[in-house]
Amino acid sequence: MNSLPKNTIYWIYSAAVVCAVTVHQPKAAAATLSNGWNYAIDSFNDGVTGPQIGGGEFEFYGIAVKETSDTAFIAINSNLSLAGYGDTAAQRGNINYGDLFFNFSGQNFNTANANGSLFAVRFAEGNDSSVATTGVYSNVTAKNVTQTNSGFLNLAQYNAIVASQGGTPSTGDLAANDPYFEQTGKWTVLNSIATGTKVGEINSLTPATLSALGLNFAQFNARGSQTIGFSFDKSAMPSGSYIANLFAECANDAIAIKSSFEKSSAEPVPEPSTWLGTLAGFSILGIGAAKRKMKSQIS
Ligand SMILES: [Ca+2]
Ligand SMILES: [Ca+2]
Ligand SMILES: [Ca+2]
Repeated sequence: MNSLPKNTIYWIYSAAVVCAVTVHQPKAAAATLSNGWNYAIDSFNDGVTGPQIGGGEFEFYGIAVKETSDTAFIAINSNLSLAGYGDTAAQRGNINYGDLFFNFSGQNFNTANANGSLFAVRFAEGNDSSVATTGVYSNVTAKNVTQTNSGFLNLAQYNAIVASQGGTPSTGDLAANDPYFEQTGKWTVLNSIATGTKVGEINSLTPATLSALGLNFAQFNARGSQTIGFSFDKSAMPSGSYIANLFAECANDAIAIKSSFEKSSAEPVPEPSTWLGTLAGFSILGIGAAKRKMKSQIS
């Protein structure tokens, strides 16, 4: 523990009330479809709240995604309120949610970040995001805010502390030590938007609206005190597979989901020239069958 930075020691051993809570592990961490929602269930005992590991103010339980032809719906189940956790030592006076990042590139987070190819949603108005308002952003770069929110130096440190106190760290659909995220180094958890271009608004969804949309975290025993939801126009993001992830501003818990968006109905239909280009591509690759099939479709 001597290797921990001073502010981490301060955070871990000060303030929080220790509660005796019995925590049951989720059965599976794999993404699961139910009622049109794709769920990623996190460890129920990897939230760090002062000396308490599991079940405290920072415990994340799950995240779920649903889509229609033109709208994406996101729901988060956790113990952290949208107002954040009051802490006078933290930037803006509270430790809040970081931003929700979407990576369609197939690259790891840092590579996508370096290429400016990340998308992100700022949904917590009181967090430390560098963009002015809530909404959907493209061409995003990410920054670290654990340093200014009494947080962890890196993920390896977080994982070690959770495990040392009997918790089981996970990151939703990813293992806690998945190389998708940088694990070591100094202040390497990139959990907040540094720069981005606003491409859409978000609409808040109440728990009642989410229930009416078929959301049911309780079926996975995910019973955090807060269920936060919002929607946005899918045309603000690409279609295809992505990894989306969310950290607390202190990295006291984190969750990621692997999912995909179907093409938005608002996306333009490809021009004929695009189809001809595709045909030329197939021809060069010698995929005769595909070529003949597509020719017959357009003739
Ligand atoms: Ca958790
Ligand atoms: Ca903050
Ligand atoms: Ca987690």
